[in-house]
Amino acid sequence: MSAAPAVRPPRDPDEAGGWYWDPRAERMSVDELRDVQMRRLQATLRQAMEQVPFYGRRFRDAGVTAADLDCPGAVADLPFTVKTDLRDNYPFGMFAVAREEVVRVHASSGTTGNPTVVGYTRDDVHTWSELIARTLAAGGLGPGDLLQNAYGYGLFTGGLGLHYGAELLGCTVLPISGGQTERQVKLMRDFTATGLACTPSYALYLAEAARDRGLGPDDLPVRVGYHGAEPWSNEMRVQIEAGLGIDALDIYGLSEMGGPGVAYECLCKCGMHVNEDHYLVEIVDPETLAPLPEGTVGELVFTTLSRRAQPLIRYRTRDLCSLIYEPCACGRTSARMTKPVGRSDDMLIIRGVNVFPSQIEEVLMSLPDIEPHYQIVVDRKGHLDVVEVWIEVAEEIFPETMGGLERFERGVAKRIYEVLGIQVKVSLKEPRTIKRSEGKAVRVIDKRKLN
Ligand code: DLL
Repeated sequence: MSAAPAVRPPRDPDEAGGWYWDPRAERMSVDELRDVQMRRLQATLRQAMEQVPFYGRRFRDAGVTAADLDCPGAVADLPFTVKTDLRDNYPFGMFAVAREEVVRVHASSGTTGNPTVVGYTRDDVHTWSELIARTLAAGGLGPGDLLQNAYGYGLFTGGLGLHYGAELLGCTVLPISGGQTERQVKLMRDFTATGLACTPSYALYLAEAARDRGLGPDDLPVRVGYHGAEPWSNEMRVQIEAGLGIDALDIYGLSEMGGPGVAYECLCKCGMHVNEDHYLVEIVDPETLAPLPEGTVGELVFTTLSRRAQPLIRYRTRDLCSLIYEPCACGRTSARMTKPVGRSDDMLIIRGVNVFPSQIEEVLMSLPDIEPHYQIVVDRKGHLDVVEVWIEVAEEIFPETMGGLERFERGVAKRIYEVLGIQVKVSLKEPRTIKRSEGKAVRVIDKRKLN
């Protein structure tokens, strides 16, 4: 692992991408990167096969022998790993090391059944911190900056993940966790926080809370926000940036891969750089599981390349996006992933038309006067899916007359139909009645699942 650079490399004014944490690793040539990947992949596959009984069996059943592992191009022939594999081996059956070597466990909160458990050795925690340091440095944070970390602390990987990375980078961390919104706004100003880490929906809530206290973007010290853990549109980015006066950057990760730190945006904001030296990335067709050509939207699949406690081979994320291999203006050489449009399991099928909540969000946020807080309620009448979209408008323009209200609702529904081809009922709610999120926003209430 690379040591902390003594001094941050100076920012090159011609490079829009800002700072680096580990310029050698982040800008290595593609040939060198493939070399690193190959070495790490071989070690990972061997370790998984020999140390994790689940993979020993899986590989044997698939006819994969130790000799096959020396040809990593063959990763596309290896079996996939899915969430239920982790659940079936609950709690520690996927570990490749003795439990005593695991210094940390996190778990994702499954609503049903066993949670998915993730383990880290001491080296894993260090690598994770390095990847978060890259993430934060790419947005221009460095020693001397103060990061307000409003991701939840606890079993969720957001809080502690960002925390350790920010400390390694040399930032001062305010481990405030999610919630206590009043206090967040106060401490942000009193402590002069220059970085903010939280979900995009919570960033919007914080902007609203600041506005309520008469604080505009110029009154807030934050320069850059690191937002992820849920899908969000570029239209939402515009709202967050305007509300808080920041550069709002997208960061991506999932518990199974260790948490945040899998991919991150630089200040060019044109896709998230995948930490390819630590994660081998593929895009496959979610139906046929065949690899898809560059630029095609499909399901993201990752293989860990450096995780000691819990290597995962070809893990199906269910997240849908595409990969960009063109070089980025920031000088980083890694592939970039586009904003995930959603998860294949979140896709709504409305009278035969496939639609993701994020596409509805895009339409809403492109219309004037709509507040960035919404909820989608899906129900089934007979054999038909019916969708209601709850929205809010600013208090000043909340229509006073019944006629005005209905006209507004019809106008929004018409726009959604024009763009997405789905018929929805739009309901305008009283200002501030849609529940604000302090962590991951629940955008869809699916009554079909409750019936
Ligand atoms: O959400 C890890 C994380 C923490 C990422 C903080 C970023 C910041 P999980 O709770 O396991 O882990 O949820 C992972 O969240 O498969 C995606 O569906 C979704 N997700 C995460 N980041 C993004 C993003 C954390 N930037 C699941 N855009 C993933 C869209 C995201 N969806």
